Amino acid sequence: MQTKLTNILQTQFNKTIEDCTNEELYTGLLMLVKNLSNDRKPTSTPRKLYYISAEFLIGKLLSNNLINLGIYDEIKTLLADNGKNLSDIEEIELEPSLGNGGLGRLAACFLDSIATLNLSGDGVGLNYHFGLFKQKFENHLQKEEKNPWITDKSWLNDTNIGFDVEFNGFTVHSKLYDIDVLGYQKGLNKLHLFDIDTIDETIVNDGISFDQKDIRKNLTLFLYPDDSTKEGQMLRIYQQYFMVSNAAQLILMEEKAKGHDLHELYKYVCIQINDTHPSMVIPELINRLVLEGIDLHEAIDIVSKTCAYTNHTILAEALEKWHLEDLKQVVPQLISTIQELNAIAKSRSDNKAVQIIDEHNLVHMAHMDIHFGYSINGVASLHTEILKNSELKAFYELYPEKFNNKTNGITFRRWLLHCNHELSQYITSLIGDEYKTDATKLKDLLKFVDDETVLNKLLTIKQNRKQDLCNYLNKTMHLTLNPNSIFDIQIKRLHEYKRQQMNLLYIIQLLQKIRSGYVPSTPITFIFGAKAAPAYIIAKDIIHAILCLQDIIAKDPVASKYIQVVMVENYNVTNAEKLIPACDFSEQISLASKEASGTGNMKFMLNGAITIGTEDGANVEIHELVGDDNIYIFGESSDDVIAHYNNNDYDAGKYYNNDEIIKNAVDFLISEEMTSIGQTENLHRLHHELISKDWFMSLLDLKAYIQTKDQAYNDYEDRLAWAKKSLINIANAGYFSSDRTIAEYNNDIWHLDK
Ligand code: 4GP
Repeated sequence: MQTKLTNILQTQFNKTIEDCTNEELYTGLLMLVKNLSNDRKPTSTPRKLYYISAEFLIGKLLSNNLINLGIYDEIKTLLADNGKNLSDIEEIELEPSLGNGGLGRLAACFLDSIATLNLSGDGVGLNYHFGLFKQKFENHLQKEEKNPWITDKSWLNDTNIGFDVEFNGFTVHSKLYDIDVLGYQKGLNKLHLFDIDTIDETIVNDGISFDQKDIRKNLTLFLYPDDSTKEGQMLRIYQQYFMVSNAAQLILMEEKAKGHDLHELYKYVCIQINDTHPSMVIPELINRLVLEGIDLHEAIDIVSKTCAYTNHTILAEALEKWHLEDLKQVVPQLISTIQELNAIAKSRSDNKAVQIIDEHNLVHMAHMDIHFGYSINGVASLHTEILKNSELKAFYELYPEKFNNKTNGITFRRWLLHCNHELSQYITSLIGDEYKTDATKLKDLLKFVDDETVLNKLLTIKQNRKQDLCNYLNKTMHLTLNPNSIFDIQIKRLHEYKRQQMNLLYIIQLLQKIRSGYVPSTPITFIFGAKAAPAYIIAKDIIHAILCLQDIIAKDPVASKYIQVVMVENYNVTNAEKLIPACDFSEQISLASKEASGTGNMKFMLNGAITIGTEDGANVEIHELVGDDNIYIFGESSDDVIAHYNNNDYDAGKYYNNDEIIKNAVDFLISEEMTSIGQTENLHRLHHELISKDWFMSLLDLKAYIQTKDQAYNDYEDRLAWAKKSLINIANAGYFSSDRTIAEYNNDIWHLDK
């Protein structure tokens, strides 16, 4: 490797490793990885998967690629021998924000595992120039800015592939960029990102706003452009159609090149529709098969045997419904096909709950996926049960054989080997490195559950990661954290159902307790990381309240000795990689039934944090694996919560009025102390929301949360007992490897190697 790298640096810069700047070394390493990828054998299986997704939250790629090529340690040492630090070089890489949260990061983990299992499967998405947005805090408020990431030194490779995509009245010509997806030790696939070269980045003026009308200039500027206006909604339809039309054309081009008979497309191709954003691929592919001379009904049958759909949420707002008229304005060519699909669906069932086009002329994208796909899966076992028994019950009755569960997973390459090198090396020293390709082998760690040397070493490693995080936040955000405090971390998209507001209220009541004389045994640092959707008012109010509280506590001479609140700016994959290994307490406190799975919970567990959470999503499975003693579960069950919604009997006011602690904590939000540094309007709006509506029932479980968390902090004091819980969590995390998840998708849905 040394010769390869030095040759590149010599040719490019006429310099040795020692003389190169970090920028030059980054460029050299990027070229080295690209060269090595070219030498790798691409995957090849009889059937090929196309994973279509609006989001691929890939994170920085350099280290991950070095790991997957098996040269990470060698390169790190080589650089160190020449006075260079790989982590400093990594900082040159810009993180693309091509995703919003869970489903986008999941797609990225899946690509890693698909390649690692040597299965032929490419991702298909869009090349958003400014991603989601970059989050800034100003005056305790979230500000959104564009997040440019494309440079001449990015992982994107130009291709000469492009397609005409037809919209109502005009056509755009696409351009395809590819990113190589390297599996661990073997496997090479592609992430295909489509773009058009007429995009005009200069039309983005203030923050993230731009003229939403000129599609040729704005189509791929942002992921999820503001859809609070009609034009914004239309832009999303344009984006979605652009994505799927390119996908369909790419698939047919590749199939024809292989000489496959399109009448048997389903034998060679499988399309996974990731959430509803790519659903229009169904009518689009049907139309394109018809253009190839295939009869409409046969085309419908072929596509139905090719497409499979994954559902990631039961929240109604996320299950997209487009107005037929709006679709007609953008893609009139799909309308008659969608109407035909609707007619077929009606002929299969007269139940209104399963129709594609409803009485308001809304097209239910998920319904189209379920009728005209051969598989529908939820992402954790509780979630799938809820889909079958309540949210999609009518569909389950119609097509029981299509429903299946695929509990999510995470790639251990990024979320252990890369982000916690010391822990992964230590595990190797204890049980060998088979766990890197067969994660269930982590179970062998259970042999050491009473071994004090091992437990103490785990505590030391955790302490090292906490120190690393302190250094990182000091450098990047000028924050000073106490490495000897408990690190209690809640990082995820900001949404009322994820209930960051409960954590906020816990901290407030603790502050109030400290002010009346209580002294915590160990100081606690509460860390948050979350972006709120730009138009989600209450979510932004919650961020505002957290930022105000952060200030108030920092300025309180007594409380600041015991507690600190830190909200990390611009939460992304890069800082998640620093936060997760440093965590003691993993906050997973969604309203039971609402969190489809969660994947942060798995990353934390793998790095030895203990979960405090509700019996929701994959927490249920974590609970089953580690047992009652090694997780803190509280709150009402999903059945009870669903019953509250059905009976409409949840009354936030009752909880607020009948409990002093809750009332005092909630009222603190509009106290003089808060409003003097924050915005009165925002804080009052949040206060009002909590006591009058509280749609996601944050007060319902607050008392139980406070009690459970107090107990957990107590337990933390017995360090060896805590380390034992930590070890049991790590040992049982193997199930959550995305290699397992992908093997299940392949065995049950894709059959790529058959
Ligand atoms: C997320 C779910 O909220 C999360 O529970 C799940 O782990 C993740 O998908 C991956 O399956 N949903 C979204 C979304 O990100 O936009 O609906």
